[in-house]
Amino acid sequence: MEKVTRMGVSLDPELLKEFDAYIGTHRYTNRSEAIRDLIRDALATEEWAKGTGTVVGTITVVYDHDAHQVVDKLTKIQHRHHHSVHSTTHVHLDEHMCLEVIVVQGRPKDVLALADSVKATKGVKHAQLARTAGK
Ligand code: NI
Repeated sequence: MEKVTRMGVSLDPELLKEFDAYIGTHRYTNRSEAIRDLIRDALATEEWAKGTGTVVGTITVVYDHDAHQVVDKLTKIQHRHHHSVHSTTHVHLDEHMCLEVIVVQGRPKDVLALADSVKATKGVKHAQLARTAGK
Protein backbone atom coordinates (compact mmCIF):
# COMPACT_ATOMS: atom_id res chain seq x y z
CA MET A 1 0.00 0.00 0.00
CA GLU A 2 1.17 3.51 -0.80
CA LYS A 3 2.22 5.72 2.06
CA VAL A 4 -0.66 7.84 3.33
CA THR A 5 -0.13 11.58 3.54
CA ARG A 6 -1.70 13.43 6.45
CA MET A 7 -3.10 16.88 5.87
CA GLY A 8 -4.72 19.46 8.07
CA VAL A 9 -8.06 21.05 7.22
CA SER A 10 -9.26 24.32 8.76
CA LEU A 11 -13.01 24.62 9.22
CA ASP A 12 -15.19 27.09 11.05
CA PRO A 13 -16.99 25.53 14.05
CA GLU A 14 -20.45 25.69 12.47
CA LEU A 15 -19.33 23.85 9.32
CA LEU A 16 -17.50 21.26 11.42
CA LYS A 17 -20.65 20.71 13.51
CA GLU A 18 -22.69 20.09 10.34
CA PHE A 19 -19.99 17.82 8.95
CA ASP A 20 -19.92 15.74 12.15
CA ALA A 21 -23.70 15.40 11.96
CA TYR A 22 -23.33 14.24 8.33
CA ILE A 23 -20.69 11.71 9.41
CA GLY A 24 -23.08 10.38 12.05
CA THR A 25 -26.00 10.12 9.63
CA HIS A 26 -23.88 8.25 7.09
CA ARG A 27 -22.27 6.04 9.72
CA TYR A 28 -18.66 6.89 8.98
CA THR A 29 -16.33 5.80 11.76
CA ASN A 30 -14.10 8.86 11.40
CA ARG A 31 -13.73 12.16 9.55
CA SER A 32 -10.89 10.96 7.30
CA GLU A 33 -13.08 8.22 5.84
CA ALA A 34 -15.86 10.71 5.09
CA ILE A 35 -13.46 13.24 3.56
CA ARG A 36 -11.89 10.54 1.35
CA ASP A 37 -15.34 9.52 0.06
CA LEU A 38 -16.34 13.10 -0.67
CA ILE A 39 -13.07 13.71 -2.55
CA ARG A 40 -13.58 10.54 -4.61
CA ASP A 41 -17.17 11.61 -5.39
CA ALA A 42 -15.98 15.03 -6.52
CA LEU A 43 -13.25 13.53 -8.72
CA ALA A 44 -15.68 11.04 -10.29
CA THR A 45 -18.18 13.83 -11.00
CA GLU A 46 -15.36 15.86 -12.55
CA GLU A 47 -14.29 12.91 -14.72
CA TRP A 48 -17.86 12.54 -16.06
CA ALA A 49 -18.23 16.31 -16.57
CA LYS A 50 -14.90 16.71 -18.41
CA GLY A 51 -16.18 14.50 -21.18
CA THR A 52 -12.77 12.98 -21.86
CA GLY A 53 -11.18 9.77 -20.69
CA THR A 54 -12.97 6.61 -19.70
CA VAL A 55 -15.72 6.39 -17.13
CA VAL A 56 -17.50 3.40 -15.63
CA GLY A 57 -20.92 2.90 -14.12
CA THR A 58 -24.15 0.95 -14.31
CA ILE A 59 -27.57 1.51 -15.80
CA THR A 60 -30.30 -0.27 -13.85
CA VAL A 61 -33.45 -0.86 -15.89
CA VAL A 62 -36.83 -2.23 -14.83
CA TYR A 63 -39.42 -3.24 -17.43
CA ASP A 64 -42.31 -5.55 -18.24
CA HIS A 65 -40.93 -7.89 -20.92
CA ASP A 66 -44.40 -8.19 -22.55
CA ALA A 67 -44.79 -4.44 -23.08
CA HIS A 68 -44.12 -2.56 -26.31
CA GLN A 69 -41.43 -4.94 -27.69
CA VAL A 70 -39.20 -3.47 -25.02
CA VAL A 71 -36.79 -6.45 -25.04
CA ASP A 72 -36.12 -6.05 -28.79
CA LYS A 73 -35.69 -2.32 -28.42
CA LEU A 74 -33.26 -2.60 -25.50
CA THR A 75 -31.24 -5.26 -27.33
CA LYS A 76 -30.99 -3.02 -30.42
CA ILE A 77 -29.93 -0.03 -28.32
CA GLN A 78 -27.22 -2.05 -26.58
CA HIS A 79 -25.89 -3.37 -29.91
CA ARG A 80 -25.86 0.17 -31.31
CA HIS A 81 -23.82 1.27 -28.28
CA HIS A 82 -21.75 -1.93 -27.96
CA HIS A 83 -18.52 0.04 -27.43
CA SER A 84 -19.96 1.37 -24.16
CA VAL A 85 -21.54 -1.87 -22.91
CA HIS A 86 -19.24 -4.01 -20.81
CA SER A 87 -21.78 -6.63 -19.71
CA THR A 88 -25.42 -7.09 -18.76
CA THR A 89 -27.08 -9.00 -15.93
CA HIS A 90 -30.74 -9.96 -16.18
CA VAL A 91 -32.99 -10.86 -13.25
CA HIS A 92 -36.58 -12.13 -13.73
CA LEU A 93 -38.33 -10.37 -10.86
CA ASP A 94 -41.66 -12.15 -11.36
CA GLU A 95 -43.86 -13.47 -14.22
CA HIS A 96 -43.62 -10.14 -16.08
CA MET A 97 -41.10 -7.78 -14.58
CA CYS A 98 -37.41 -7.84 -15.42
CA LEU A 99 -34.49 -6.02 -13.89
CA GLU A 100 -31.39 -5.51 -15.98
CA VAL A 101 -28.09 -4.04 -14.89
CA ILE A 102 -25.97 -2.81 -17.79
CA VAL A 103 -22.34 -2.31 -16.78
CA VAL A 104 -21.06 0.60 -18.85
CA GLN A 105 -17.55 1.72 -19.65
CA GLY A 106 -16.46 4.29 -22.20
CA ARG A 107 -16.39 7.95 -23.09
CA PRO A 108 -18.78 9.97 -20.92
CA LYS A 109 -20.80 11.31 -23.83
CA ASP A 110 -21.29 7.83 -25.32
CA VAL A 111 -22.35 6.36 -22.00
CA LEU A 112 -24.74 9.25 -21.36
CA ALA A 113 -26.24 8.82 -24.86
CA LEU A 114 -26.78 5.12 -24.13
CA ALA A 115 -28.42 5.91 -20.76
CA ASP A 116 -30.68 8.50 -22.41
CA SER A 117 -31.78 6.01 -25.09
CA VAL A 118 -32.56 3.36 -22.47
CA LYS A 119 -34.54 5.85 -20.34
CA ALA A 120 -36.52 7.04 -23.37
CA THR A 121 -37.51 3.51 -24.46
CA LYS A 122 -41.26 2.95 -24.32
CA GLY A 123 -42.03 0.16 -21.87
CA VAL A 124 -39.15 0.96 -19.53
CA LYS A 125 -40.68 1.60 -16.10
CA HIS A 126 -37.55 2.94 -14.50
CA ALA A 127 -33.94 3.43 -15.52
CA GLN A 128 -31.15 4.95 -13.51
CA LEU A 129 -27.52 5.65 -14.33
CA ALA A 130 -25.01 5.29 -11.49
CA ARG A 131 -21.83 7.20 -12.31
CA THR A 132 -18.72 5.98 -10.61
CA ALA A 133 -14.95 6.04 -11.07
CA GLY A 134 -12.72 3.17 -12.06
CA LYS A 135 -9.84 4.29 -9.85
NI1 NI B 1 -36.81 -11.32 -17.30
